[in-house]
Amino acid sequence: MSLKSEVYSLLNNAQRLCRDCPEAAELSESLEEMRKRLEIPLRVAVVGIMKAGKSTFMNALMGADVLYTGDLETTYTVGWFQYAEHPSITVCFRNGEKVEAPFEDLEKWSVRAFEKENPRIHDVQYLIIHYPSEVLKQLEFIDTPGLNSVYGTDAQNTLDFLSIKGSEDTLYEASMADAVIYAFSRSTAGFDRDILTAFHSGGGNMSSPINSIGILTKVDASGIWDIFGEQSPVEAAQAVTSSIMTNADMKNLLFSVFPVCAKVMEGYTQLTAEDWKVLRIIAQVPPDDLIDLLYDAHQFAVSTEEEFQQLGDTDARKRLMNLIGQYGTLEIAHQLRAGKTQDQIGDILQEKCGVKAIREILLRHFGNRTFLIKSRYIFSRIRSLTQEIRKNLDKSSHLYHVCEQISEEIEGLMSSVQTLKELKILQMYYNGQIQFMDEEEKQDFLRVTGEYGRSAETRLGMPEGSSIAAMEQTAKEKAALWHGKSSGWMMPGSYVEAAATLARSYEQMYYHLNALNEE
Ligand SMILES: Nc1nc2c(ncn2[C@@H]2O[C@H](COP(=O)(O)OP(=O)(O)OP(=O)(O)O)[C@@H](O)[C@H]2O)c(=O)[nH]1
Ligand SMILES: [Mg+2]
Repeated sequence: MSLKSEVYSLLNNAQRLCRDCPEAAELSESLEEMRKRLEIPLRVAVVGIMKAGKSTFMNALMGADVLYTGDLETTYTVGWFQYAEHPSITVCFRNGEKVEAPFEDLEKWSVRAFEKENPRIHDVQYLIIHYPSEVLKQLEFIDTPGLNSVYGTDAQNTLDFLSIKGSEDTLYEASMADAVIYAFSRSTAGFDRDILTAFHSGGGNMSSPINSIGILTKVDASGIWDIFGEQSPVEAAQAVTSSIMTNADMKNLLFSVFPVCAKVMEGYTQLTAEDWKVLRIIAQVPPDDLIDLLYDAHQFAVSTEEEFQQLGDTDARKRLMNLIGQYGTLEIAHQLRAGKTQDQIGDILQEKCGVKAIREILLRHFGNRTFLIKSRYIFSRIRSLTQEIRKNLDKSSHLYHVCEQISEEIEGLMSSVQTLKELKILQMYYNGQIQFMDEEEKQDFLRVTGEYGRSAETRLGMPEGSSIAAMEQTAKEKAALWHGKSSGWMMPGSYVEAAATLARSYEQMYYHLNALNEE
């Protein structure tokens, strides 16, 4: 049976047990909520301290300028993005009331500066923002107010929404998010590790490299990038992000950290015809001279000297610095010189600013495992719910038995379903507990556990459209190969467990393909 059918049958059985027990009404309701949650796209929350660049990043990810960002545009309410053909917002109040509002009112309901004009902003629990961005068809995003060491109401909004009440309480136990992106930047006093560990410790280790990544924001403006150097900001920041990931704690918490320069991407979407005209003039300046002119961003924006004036007036230059900064201006000028069109430049910037890589990672690392991540959440949630209920009950009560039966079923399921075993070794691998002998082994492991997709071809590392017979043969060979590896008696236990799990996964694929071949 597939994981999907196993999980649904677990929920069905559990609900059936509840039906015969009047005291289990609340438990039954929670189970129903979990079932609904399985059927919607994965929800990814972006969290981090104030001004880390969360909203800017989210705009860049969606390729639009939706959320208000900036030094005064402090996000006050949680914004939950869902796909829709036409933009609109739903304001969800703490008292349960839901009100539809025009999309133009987004600022009024999300930005702190509007609290005087719109005092009801304090009663908002979260906003649902319906928006026609392709990426939302697969993943939903949640923008959150910044978390600071001194929690204000806006930070509390994030904590409430994600159900973290203080660092000991749980995140994923009742969280609205399935996966998390931690945003941190050098300029916002470094990486707030306390927040990360609070998330990590919440809900029985639910935040892990399987469902969390980090982004290092503002790499064009944090002293990482050298305008005279050969590298782009994202390239220059690779060294910083790799060194962050050598830290053992980080390996336990995050899949990886990716540098991003979201502001340039966000700014690009706002460039007007007039801005492009100025950029075309700027592109005519020889590259080395342009670097000299851009070296001091403030001077570039305000200078009235001839060499600056001939590029455009101060308003036009100020606008460019505000929208795309030094790096954006330099890169766009470079691409215009190479004869690229505005649209082509947009694609190039997606790549250069690190946004494309992150979007791909989100779809690959999170998107491909949506059901698995959700199931993992559900198991942990049901486990803790039933434990909690049992704590205060007499052992002879009906509800006690219901809870006991449900948790037994979960334990059984977790030790028998192959995908869950794969998940367990994946977790061990990301925690640094499993070392493979070489790159080839590592790639076999990542492929078959679905890192690159769940089609049979991808899991076997074969070209799309390979014949079933060829795949059957490969699966058989790999099963034998890994079976051999699993009996390496001198290898560490964790390696042996991983090898045995892999052998089993290949074996299952083999049987499956074999059956198809015989049809
Ligand atoms: N240079 C540069 N500035 C950035 C970048 N990303 C964000 N910023 C700036 O950092 C400031 C904060 O950005 P926001 O996206 O509003 O940050 P936030 O994390 O949403 O902030 P809060 O909602 O207040 O917690 C703004 O002035 C952005 O323009 C970037 O990639 N490069
Ligand atoms: Mg924000």
